[in-house]
Amino acid sequence: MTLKPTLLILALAMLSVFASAENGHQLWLRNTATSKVNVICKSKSATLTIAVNELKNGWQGPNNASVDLILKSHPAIVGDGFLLSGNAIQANTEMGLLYGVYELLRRQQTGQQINYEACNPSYQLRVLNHWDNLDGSIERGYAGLSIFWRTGNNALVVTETDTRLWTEYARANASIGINGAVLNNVNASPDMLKPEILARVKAVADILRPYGIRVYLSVKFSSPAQIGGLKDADPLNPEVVKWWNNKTSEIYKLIPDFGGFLMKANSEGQPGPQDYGRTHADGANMLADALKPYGGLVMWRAFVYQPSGGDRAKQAFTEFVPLDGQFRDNVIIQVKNGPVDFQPREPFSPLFGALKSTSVMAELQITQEYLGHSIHLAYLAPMWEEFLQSDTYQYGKGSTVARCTDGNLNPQKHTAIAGVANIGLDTNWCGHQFAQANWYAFGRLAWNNSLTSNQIADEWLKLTFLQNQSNAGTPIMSDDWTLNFLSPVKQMMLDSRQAIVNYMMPLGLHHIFAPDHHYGPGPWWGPAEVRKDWTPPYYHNADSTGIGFNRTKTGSNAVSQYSAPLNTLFENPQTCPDMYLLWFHHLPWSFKMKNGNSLWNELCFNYDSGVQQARQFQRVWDQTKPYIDAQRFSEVQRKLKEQSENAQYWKDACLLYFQQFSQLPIPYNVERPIHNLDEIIPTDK
Ligand code: GCV
Repeated sequence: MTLKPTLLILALAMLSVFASAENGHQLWLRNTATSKVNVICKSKSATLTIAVNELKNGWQGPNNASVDLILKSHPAIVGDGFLLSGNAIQANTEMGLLYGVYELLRRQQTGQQINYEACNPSYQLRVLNHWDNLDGSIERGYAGLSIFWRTGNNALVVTETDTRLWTEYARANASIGINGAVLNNVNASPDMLKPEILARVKAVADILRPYGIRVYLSVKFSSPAQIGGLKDADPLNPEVVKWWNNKTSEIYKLIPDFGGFLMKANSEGQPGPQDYGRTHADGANMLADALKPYGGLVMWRAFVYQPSGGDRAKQAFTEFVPLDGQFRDNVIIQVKNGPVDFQPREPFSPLFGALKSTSVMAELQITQEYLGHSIHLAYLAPMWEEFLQSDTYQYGKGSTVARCTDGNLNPQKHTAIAGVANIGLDTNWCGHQFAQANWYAFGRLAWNNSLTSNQIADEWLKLTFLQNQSNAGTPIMSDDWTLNFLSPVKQMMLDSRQAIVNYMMPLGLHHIFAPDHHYGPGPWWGPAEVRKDWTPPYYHNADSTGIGFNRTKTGSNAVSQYSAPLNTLFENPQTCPDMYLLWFHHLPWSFKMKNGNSLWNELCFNYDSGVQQARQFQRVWDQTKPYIDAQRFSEVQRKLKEQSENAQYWKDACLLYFQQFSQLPIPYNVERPIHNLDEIIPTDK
């Protein structure tokens, strides 16, 4: 078939439009060199080749400059840190040099100063936890299927597409300092440890290695019984110990730099050492002993709670504090940021700082299970900054969570931080263009836990959208772009998490989601047959007398798990920060807030302001049209529409539902509901 000339021209024109279409796949890595650089590097390795090529391909400094990559120790450099200057990077390790290269390029692209300085990571291990299942699905994943696993006939065949994707993934992670990846769900399948699956893990590890990323696996505690043919998985049974030793040795033969195991045990129905009357320490130490000869680590999760164990927010502390000091030094207790479960806002878990003779790491959730999935624009760095900078007072004033976990206050042998990944097969990796910022922010905070969310958003916006402004690859950081794109969009990002708190669960309300999907509202949902701590009424306790969870001395006394002065501060509703008020208190609807409003009115104002914020985000975004490619503009625009609609729905659902108990009018300066409660509450509730 021959094409007519006009059709040919049209086809070519369409192709060129397609070629320049911006689907977001390049993430924040869209720099192209604008000048030549001469890179001097005396050593050779796969990692150093990457470092040299990255510099050459992304150099935006003076033309014909020389940059020395110096592999030589220096007292100011810690771990994979580096010494940076405009014409030299010095590091103790090859990875330090690669990280230095990415930092130098980032500063060039974002117009930041390049002074002579040491840059060292806050945490030794900066790990992504993938909740990916062996069939390719992802628990709480909103960006398509797994990049590691799939079903079908060739599920275990490593294809060219796999290799390309894993390389891109590795590069993106290395560029922000991530150096570990747990490749499968914490609700682990025992099959994970079967030889054919381990062969694929090895294939992934081989690709990630030059980028400095070690692989880890989530393992199921009952594996020895389920795939090993043993009668049980008791950690004190010598046969079980032997099984884990042999399995570990098998893994290290395949993957000599294997990182270790992540374990969810005796949690939400998962098996664990308590099934045999043993403790978490018994279980963790058994795995730690198996890994020790190879330098491997156990990341043992503290996310544990029993249906009948009293206030769910207290249970991890109650179980783990008595075990402090009993864990091997290659065990790290992985603690979710809040005491319940990745809610839009929680106070920090009281375990931070309380475990003084045990290594502790924070687990953050990058995937937006409770913050609007990949539909809502939620920039999470402000939440993580709030958490990391929370003062635990465990070692006196200034004992922030950051300092309690990064080795500053607790001289733990291993320091680490984990983030539950939001990555999938979607072309843009994360489902929402702005969700990429959360992957980026996690890496940046893991590298430097004192960065502000503002700094990170600034960097990410410049790297992700500014380069796109230039045809020739030369950044144009014009006043116009800064004023009309960077500033308003950054402000939108910075406000976005609080907006979600406002329209979903303000003033310390939590876990009032619809069941299972955790997306929409469901404050009414509480079937008798469902365990209470999985139902919203357990958390909000709304009745005619008021609303909130009483965690004071007259209630569950969770306040007592916090160190002074927080315990007294939280105990008293007059001193408890408004943002945690209903987390710690059950208060009458007429309770007078610090600003003079009644609690009911304040609740209404908060919900309403969340909706207004979502609407404002639409206005902000619509004005960015001249500054951004059509594809990303319209994708985000569509999602913001849905977010606004959802925000309104959340507000109407919650206010109309709670109004049944408060029996008070919605203040007249609050926009009227546009839904009816009987249309919102499903009949099968
Ligand atoms: C992986 C919550 C989530 C679960 C998750 C669990 C956990 O309950 O809803 O999907 O399971 O946390 O962190 O283990």
